[in-house]
Amino acid sequence: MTEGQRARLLADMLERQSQLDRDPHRPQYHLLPPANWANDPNGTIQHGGEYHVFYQHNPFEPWWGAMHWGHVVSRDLVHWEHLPIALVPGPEAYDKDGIWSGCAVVHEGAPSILYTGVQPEVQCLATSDDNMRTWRKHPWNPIIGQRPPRLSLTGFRDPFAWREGEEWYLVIGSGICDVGGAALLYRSSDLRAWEYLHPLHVSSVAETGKMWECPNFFSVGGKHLLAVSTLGKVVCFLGEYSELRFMPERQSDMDLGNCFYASNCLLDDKGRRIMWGWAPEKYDVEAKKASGWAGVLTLPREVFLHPDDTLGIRPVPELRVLRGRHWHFANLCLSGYSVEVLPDVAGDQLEIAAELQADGDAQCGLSVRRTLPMASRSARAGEETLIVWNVAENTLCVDANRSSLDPKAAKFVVGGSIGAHGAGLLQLRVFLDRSIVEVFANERAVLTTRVYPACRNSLSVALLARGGRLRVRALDVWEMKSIRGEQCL
Ligand code: DQQ
Repeated sequence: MTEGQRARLLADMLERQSQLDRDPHRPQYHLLPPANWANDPNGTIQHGGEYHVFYQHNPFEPWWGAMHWGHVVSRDLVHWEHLPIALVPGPEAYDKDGIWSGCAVVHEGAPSILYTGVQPEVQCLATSDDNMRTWRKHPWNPIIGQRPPRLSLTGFRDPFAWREGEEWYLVIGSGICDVGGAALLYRSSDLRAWEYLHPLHVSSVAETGKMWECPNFFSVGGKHLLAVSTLGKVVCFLGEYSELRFMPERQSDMDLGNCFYASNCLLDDKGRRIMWGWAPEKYDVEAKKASGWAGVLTLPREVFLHPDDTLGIRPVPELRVLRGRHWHFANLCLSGYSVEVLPDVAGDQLEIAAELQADGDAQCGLSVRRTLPMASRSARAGEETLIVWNVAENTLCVDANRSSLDPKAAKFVVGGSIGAHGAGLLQLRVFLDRSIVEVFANERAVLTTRVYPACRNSLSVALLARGGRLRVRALDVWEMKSIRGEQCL
């Protein structure tokens, strides 16, 4: 595809964007392509004062197919400019069936992408000499064409590289047949010639499946973190790394929801480790195709280590520039089984920050995207998405069983442990952006999911208590602006 064709393809998609935005489920302040399909974030990097995010993209259809790398750039992590497609499959055989996931690094001043070419799965290099606007595939491709000898592997893809001393290191997502998921470690001095070292980590099929996709490996605080995508979620191992050996100490899920996959991350000039994931649709696949778009990236979230060596996660503060109209409440109390609708608050693009205090028996939280007025619970006429904190069990869940009257929207309850850190206190940050919901708890856990309310008036927010006592010390709600139409550069 010539540069002119890429520019026209982008212009055509951008022209369709405002029409696609009429879809009430299309997120307005999250990253997604102007039209058609997106999955994994790829090659996230900060370079020359700009943040770049690439992503798996089918620019022709709203479903997964011949993968390209879409490309956006930002100066503030909030407003993104769409650039023409960075990498197109073929014409060479090594990537003619798809440019799959990978990473971006800068080697001796040259921005470089490492990606998986298909089929079969081989690792390839592309470089840019015009500030990451266009990319040239390296003549040595595939730079890793053979799998390590004597290993029977389930797959071989999604390179993630980092600099250590004078060398480059790389992990490739894989699995050892009849054993389990694996991340394979390589070394190079020039990004072109790679030497296989050993598996950085291997787990069992029973624990984390047969194949690990999209490994990320980086230092956080004094520890190292290996994140791998498998069985529909991102699993992370936190541990010690020395002399090219990783010793995991703790395993957890990076996200408690059902819509965070194929993470990718960067280290920025403020020393922050910022991560994105792919939030897939939870809507009937065939019906979704008709909408002309599918797939969205999560908000950028910072991964850090708390002083007690546990993992922290929070949305980047830059997102505050999107805050608009504001409502503030303080010192509200609920007890028994009660629901308090927040007067006047309404929206499908909101940020909610709440400081909750509850006693041991309580299950409490928020009802969002709630139909107003809500008919009686038995008359299935209303919609609501519940964000529920179980104080005694230290769990947080989203109940999407009544999120939509549309039978094509999935029904589920997702969640998990948020740890016993707050002792009856919960700081919640909830981001609603039409069909995507991201809930951050105590800067220690996050839950991402998708909901598709069918009623136009499912916009209100309520506080919930189910037994026990809930005190809301403070609750702030902001309307969140759309990032469409604004260019960052
Ligand atoms: N998506 C890519 C692969 C990766 C998978 C293909 C994870 O490289 O393993 O679109 O979602």
